[in-house]
Amino acid sequence: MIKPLARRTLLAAALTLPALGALAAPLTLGFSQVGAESEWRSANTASIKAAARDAGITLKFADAQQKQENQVKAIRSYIAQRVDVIAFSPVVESGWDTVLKEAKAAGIPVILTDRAVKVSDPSLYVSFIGSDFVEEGRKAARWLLERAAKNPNAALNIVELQGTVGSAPAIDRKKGFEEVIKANPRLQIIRSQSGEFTRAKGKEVMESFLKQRDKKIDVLYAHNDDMAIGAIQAIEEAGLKPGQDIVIISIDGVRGAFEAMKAGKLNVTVECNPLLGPQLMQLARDVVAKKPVEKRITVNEGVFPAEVAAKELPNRKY
Ligand code: GYE
Repeated sequence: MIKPLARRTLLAAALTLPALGALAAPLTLGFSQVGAESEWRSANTASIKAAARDAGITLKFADAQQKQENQVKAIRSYIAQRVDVIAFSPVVESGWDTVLKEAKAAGIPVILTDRAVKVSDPSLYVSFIGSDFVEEGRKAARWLLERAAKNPNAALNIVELQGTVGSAPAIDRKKGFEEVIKANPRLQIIRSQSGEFTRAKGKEVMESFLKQRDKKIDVLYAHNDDMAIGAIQAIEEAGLKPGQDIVIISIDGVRGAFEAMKAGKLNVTVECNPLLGPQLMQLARDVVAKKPVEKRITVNEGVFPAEVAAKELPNRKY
């Protein structure tokens, strides 16, 4: 015979179970990724997929191949499928008002990850989680200023490989870098062009920089490691020593950069953490549960010069 207390417990369990079942209905997240342009991006995608799996979140994932029109299509299809929440990493900053208004009208919250947008109405997204790209540009320049201070009379000609035209990291990394190098008028950016965040384009643009022989190139500032790695190849093919004849600074801190630093071909990388998956899943849950969330969530990151590369490489997670 069941004791009254136990019977009450059983009854309570029977009553709460269906309710719990309803609460635990898996949440569906529609995610539109920029593409697969870099090591950073592959690590970011892997982090998002693994975190969704771990959190029991149903992930609908689309790769936009660096094209805004593909992202707009993906977001529209997530709206049509009535997902619980949409997240995306916007390839460029502008041109999102219309589709974000459609999401808002459908009552589907939108989270930005990694890159920012410029919109007329900030309520078109609930939160933005990602790095401070202006600060990354400043960190890159501060490293160069310090190095330049050791040889105060030398003028340094800098070439810049920018990221995707119109993207938040390209705009902000340029801005932060320029802001800081102004302090030393002997540091001048003599050429600046987009290498689209890819190795192939980074190599191609660096080749064209090297062919213009009017000015000696002392420093390369690349907005990401992949473009720096492509450029290293171009520099070697031109018979020069990357890391020595040309000082190379880049951003992301991916494994490939640490390997290049160990080999003495890259001088420094500024960290940009792509492992945003776990935080994104928590945010998605909070947003769907209508909990208050921060409008801007940033990530803490370091600077790694070549001298620490060998020691740090085994600790790197991407
Ligand atoms: O630095 C680059 C990638 O948006 C922070 O995009 C990201 C950038 C990253 O392609 O490698």
